[in-house]
Amino acid sequence: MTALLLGSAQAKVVEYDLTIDTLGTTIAGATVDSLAIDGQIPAPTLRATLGDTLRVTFRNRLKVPASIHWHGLLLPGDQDGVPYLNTAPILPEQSFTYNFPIIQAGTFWYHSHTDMQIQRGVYGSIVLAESTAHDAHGGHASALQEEVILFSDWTNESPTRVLENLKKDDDYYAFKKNNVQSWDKVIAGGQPTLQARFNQSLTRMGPMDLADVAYDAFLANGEEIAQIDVKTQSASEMKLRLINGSTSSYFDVEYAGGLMRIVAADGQPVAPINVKRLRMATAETYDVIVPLIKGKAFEMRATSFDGSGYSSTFIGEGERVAAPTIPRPNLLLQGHAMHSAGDASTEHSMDHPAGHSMDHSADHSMDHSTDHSMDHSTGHSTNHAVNVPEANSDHSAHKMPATSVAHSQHDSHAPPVAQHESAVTKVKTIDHLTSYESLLSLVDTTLPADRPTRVVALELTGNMQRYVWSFNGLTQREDPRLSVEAGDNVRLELSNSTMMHHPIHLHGHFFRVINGQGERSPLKHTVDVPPMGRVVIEFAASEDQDWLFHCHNQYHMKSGMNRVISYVDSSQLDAAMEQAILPMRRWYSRNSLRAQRNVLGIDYSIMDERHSFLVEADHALETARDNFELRTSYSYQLSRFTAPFVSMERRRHEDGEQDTRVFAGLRMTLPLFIDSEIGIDDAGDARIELGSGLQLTRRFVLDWRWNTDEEYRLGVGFNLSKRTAIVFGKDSDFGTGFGVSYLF
Ligand SMILES: [Cu+2]
Repeated sequence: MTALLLGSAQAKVVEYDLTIDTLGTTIAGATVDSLAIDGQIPAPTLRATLGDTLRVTFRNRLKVPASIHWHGLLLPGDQDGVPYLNTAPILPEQSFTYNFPIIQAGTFWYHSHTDMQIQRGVYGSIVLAESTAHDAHGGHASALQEEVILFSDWTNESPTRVLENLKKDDDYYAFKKNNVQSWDKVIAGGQPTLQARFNQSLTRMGPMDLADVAYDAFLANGEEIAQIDVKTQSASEMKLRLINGSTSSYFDVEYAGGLMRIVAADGQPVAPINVKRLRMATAETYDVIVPLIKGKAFEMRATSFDGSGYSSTFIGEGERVAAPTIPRPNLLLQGHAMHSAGDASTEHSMDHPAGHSMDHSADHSMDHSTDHSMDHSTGHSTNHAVNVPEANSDHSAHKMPATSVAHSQHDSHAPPVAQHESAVTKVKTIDHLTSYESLLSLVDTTLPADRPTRVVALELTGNMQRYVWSFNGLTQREDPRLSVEAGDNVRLELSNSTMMHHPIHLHGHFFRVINGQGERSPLKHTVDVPPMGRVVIEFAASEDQDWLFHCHNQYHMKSGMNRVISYVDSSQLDAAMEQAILPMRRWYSRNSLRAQRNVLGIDYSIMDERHSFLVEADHALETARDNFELRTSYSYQLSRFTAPFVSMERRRHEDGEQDTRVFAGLRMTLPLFIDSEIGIDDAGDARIELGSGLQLTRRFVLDWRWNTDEEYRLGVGFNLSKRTAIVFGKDSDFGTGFGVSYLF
């Protein structure tokens, strides 16, 4: 890396020259070919000052194209770095120089926008200083020491392989994480967990997990255990610029040395809030000020919010003080809280230690935590997401003026807090900040009043069975564009009808999060929309051409949750471009092999978002039988639970007689997750088939299938790994036997 400063002290050109190349990286006991900028993960921190021009050259030494996107920066469209849409991809052995003025200050980051390169290490932080008095180049002797902590997630598996696995089974990594939500746990949890499971099954929402991927490590500044030294031993505070640069992880961040004082969110200054624990969605940034004590090294711990691991950063030298361990959330109660109390707090049940929440009776999930203050004031506990004035117009709190009088009740809840800054008269304290109600911009963020408002309802949708994610039920391939008109105020009403969190990001604009703070609603570039939650954002359509809008969970984005916001009069988006910006991979396969003493079976399927081709072949191995059955089918996923199909079945019976039947009908997922198939064959005969799989324990699985032709199959599997199982099967046509099965 070379950083050159050109020009006068007032308006400099800040120049960097960076190289993207492969790097052998050893993390969590394995060495893999990662992707690094200037040989480091994360990439070098880029620093500039408001008013500067940033000029960054990237040289691509990879054998594949690369790109860099400037996350949260306001810049000309052709500098945004989304390959094919905004900026040409940086081809192998070529370079590209980004060149744009810095018109904002704050904490941001940059990362590849090509394939899954971000998961392999192509990310770094950007620190933009307000003025040279707080010069970002280390010349801030008079101010607080400032450091960046960039959090990320790490897998030693290839990220494309991770996505392939998720397409085989959305639950693929639950086994590795020991998060399998099996029936033994449901039963052990008693009435509340049984009730929750029953509700999930009836509504066909399915058991939820908080994260899809089992990571091998979580990193802070590229390390599992990082260290930040205090430069001035007498310093009592330090400013930390926290960045969630993960591929698909949310973190709960907690500091061992006391409360963290939030002073900025997504690079925008906010009224200070003291927090004990801070939830950071993927791609968000927060600036916090933390206390220091000479002779102590306090841990800043970022725990993946599914409880599967954490990174540590020790701040200071001396006796190490660990941050508390955050217990794993009780996933079995998550859906329960949601269904029994409307949209009530998923986050909330996470505040309880998992061991405790097992004992909680149903009404416990209605408990109020300090971070749901907006709800308290009205006596409602309906929405842990951002409160939406229109949707909740009966809530008196929303009619209050912007200056957050509604938050006075924080003080009565607040534990005693040592105020670190007397200048701030009253800094409210929140135990666990998981939503945005308390964020208060320092400036009026109201959109221009003289413009028309365009309201767009966007449902965040998904099909977990196929691992497909979408907006309004349509993937990027099916509906690539969301048109806006320059000069409008655009109001996006995001409602999440999935059981996962989605960190939604808009390129090239800041949006207001309508959080009940009126004129001082905060500006953000990324917003968490919680499971079954609703968030309203709005922005002035003041740019031109085309900007990406997507879920920043890279696995969700690559599975369809992606759109181009295109300005109708200036959009450059044509059919070829729509094609070029699609994820490279469209078709995924899900196959299994079953070798039992009595039968050899192979299922082979290939599918995209809608289409499925399935071949199932079974061959009897017992000499007394010579049965052979071949089923080929095609189905089209019409909606989440409905798929019309056609199929052909060829059988050879014990007596050597053969027959072929052609079916047409409907496959449906019924409540309680029973798969059904209703078909009529070419002779006009109807057949109904039912089946399902039950996860009895982490390792034991029960499968059954039955149809109105009196055929059945019953299987018990014992999973040695996610892919391999010992099986026992009983089949009306093929007999009984032990064997092994393999998912591939
Ligand atoms: Cu998502």
